[in-house]
Amino acid sequence: AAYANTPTTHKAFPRDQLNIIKELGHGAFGQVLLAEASGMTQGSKVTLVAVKTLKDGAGQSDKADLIRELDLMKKLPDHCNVVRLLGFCVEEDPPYIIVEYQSRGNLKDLLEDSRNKRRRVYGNRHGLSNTSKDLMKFAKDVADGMAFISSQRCIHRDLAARNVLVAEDMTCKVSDFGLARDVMDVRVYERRSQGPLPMRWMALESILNDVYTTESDVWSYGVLLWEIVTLGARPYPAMAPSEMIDKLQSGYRMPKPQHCQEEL
Ligand code: ACK
Repeated sequence: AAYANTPTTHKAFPRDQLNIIKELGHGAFGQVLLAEASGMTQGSKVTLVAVKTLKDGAGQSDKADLIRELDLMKKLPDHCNVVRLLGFCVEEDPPYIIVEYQSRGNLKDLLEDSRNKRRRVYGNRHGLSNTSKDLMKFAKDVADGMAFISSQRCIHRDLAARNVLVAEDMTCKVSDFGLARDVMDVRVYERRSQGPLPMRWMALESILNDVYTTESDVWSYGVLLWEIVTLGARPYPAMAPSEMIDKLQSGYRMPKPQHCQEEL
């Protein structure tokens, strides 16, 4: 089996066994840190992990969002194409979500780097250039991860290459459940004033009616496929969001990229 049902209720982890090394990145209110965890796995002394937490100045609603994300991750059994929850520290602030560290970062940057490499033939961040076989493997990994997520009755709602992380062995893992909600909860959510919506990845019904379903995740997957084939181009290039929405409503869809095989 690609996954095993592991109990996720006993993953509280002692904060003092984490040694923060550096920041991997940050958003408006959250940040991701690289840390060494001691005693996380049996046998090995320290494990490199990523710690998702809040930045100074984050508010109560940001904290509630982070805890919601953790609660959702706790419900998901492990799958090799979904970033795995290793533990959490929530007994005091700031809350920590501890996940597997994916050494190659996000898929969008990795695709872009491989495009620059093709152009310039010399070094990129990862020293890799992707063949079409590699690209198909990325697409398959994300499809497997998303099929699993939907089988667990979860909706991701923010699937995009930037939210897929790549492991050392080049396996793609779906990440960032920041916007994810359980299907059993509300299907329709209030548009939040903070933060722009990921318009270019959103299904028409999500943009127009705030409707999010597994089917709208499939739409986002289609846009992600387009990102893979174009090596990380911005969807609907040269179109403003309002124009994109008008055109989508009259039936427009992005054309097949030049180098994309007919079947794909
Ligand atoms: O491309 P990156 O290095 O990959 O920059 C972003 C940044 O943090 C903000 O999200 C990185 N990141 C997030 N989660 C992880 C993780 N589990 N392993 C490694 N890097 C991560 C992400």
